[in-house]
Amino acid sequence: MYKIFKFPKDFLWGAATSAHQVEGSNHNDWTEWEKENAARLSKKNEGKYPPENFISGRACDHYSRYEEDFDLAKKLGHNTHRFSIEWSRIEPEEGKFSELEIEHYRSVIRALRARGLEPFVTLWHWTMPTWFVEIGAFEKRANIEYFARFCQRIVKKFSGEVTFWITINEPEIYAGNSYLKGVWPPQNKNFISYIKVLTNLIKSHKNIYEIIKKYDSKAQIGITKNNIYFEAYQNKIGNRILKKFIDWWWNFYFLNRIKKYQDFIGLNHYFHNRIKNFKFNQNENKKISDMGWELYPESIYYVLRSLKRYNQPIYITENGLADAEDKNREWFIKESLKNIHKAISEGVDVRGYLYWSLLDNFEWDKGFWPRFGLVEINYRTLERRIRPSAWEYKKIIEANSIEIS
Ligand code: IFM
Repeated sequence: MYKIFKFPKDFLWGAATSAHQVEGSNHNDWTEWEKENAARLSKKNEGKYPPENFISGRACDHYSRYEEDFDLAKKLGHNTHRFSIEWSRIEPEEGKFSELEIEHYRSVIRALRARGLEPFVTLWHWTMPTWFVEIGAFEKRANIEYFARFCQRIVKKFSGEVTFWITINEPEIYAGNSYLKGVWPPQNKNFISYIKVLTNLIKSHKNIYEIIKKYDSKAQIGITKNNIYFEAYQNKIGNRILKKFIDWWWNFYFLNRIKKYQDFIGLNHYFHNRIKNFKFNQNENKKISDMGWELYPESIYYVLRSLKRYNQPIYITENGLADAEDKNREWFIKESLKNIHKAISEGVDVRGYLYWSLLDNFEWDKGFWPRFGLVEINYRTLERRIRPSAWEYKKIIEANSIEIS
């Protein structure tokens, strides 16, 4: 016996990438940091990965091969694709904008449209021009003007060609890793800076929302928010109190602050965090990814249900796993979709699913070894190879439904 779960008509199906992780040959704050930290990161991993693993370098060379990559997405049945525009290419020096690079991204957008792929354009996926970092990046309130100016330029050029804009990717992950844990550039472990950065990103988002609407009132604007399913083990009171607090801070604070300034919620979902005996991360970890992250597809259902309060359309703008041998990906996608469907049938307005990622890519301070792609990259030859799970995903897309036995 098996059941068929149908997805809504016009559901968007696809995958996501970000500029720094796939394009190659960038020059931004991360490329500088990678040069300074590759040897240290290799040593920290006891030499398991050589220093080159931690240098983004030519990455997948997606910058030159985007057409080939979009051909693959089309072949795999996708009808949408999310990518980001690299600010450091557009404005390598303060106030000097490269028309050539703007035209490059216009070609990217048109290449997507020509293949029937609806573009989701992220304006900022964490990397910054080095001059912006030198003047204090998002730690300084006055600096948000620079980011707004860059966004304005892009939006003015592409209004009418893009419907879905994502202003900021996962603000809490960026602020947390860079300013709370201090493990990402600029490695400034400072609580006050952490709060300032988050506050300035909220302000930035609101600003850009208004700028985009000025150029295109029909544009659909959101952020991508990394929400976690915090589970209060056995519903015990102590665990529930902790859950309430952390839910408020991690999952809802940013969204509450921008709720009048968004047309959809972009959900990036990866984590379940069980709170037991007043302690976080008490997960069972029955199945884990190559990165040691628990594979718990039920969690997306709870996260989606909790977003119903905003009464806005939701696009799952990232969900995926590092799985070099492709042994869990098909199962994970199917189980996640089953849970997404459950949320939809309970009235949650989910309108699309974008797997992370289309291609294997550069996973920040972990480098190249984690393999998230539907398409495998041979980093020596840059050859692309479609993984078996990507074909299974295609079957789901074509049927706009999943069969579960
Ligand atoms: O690779 C990242 C991406 O840049 C942002 N969301 C999570 C992904 C996997 O860690």
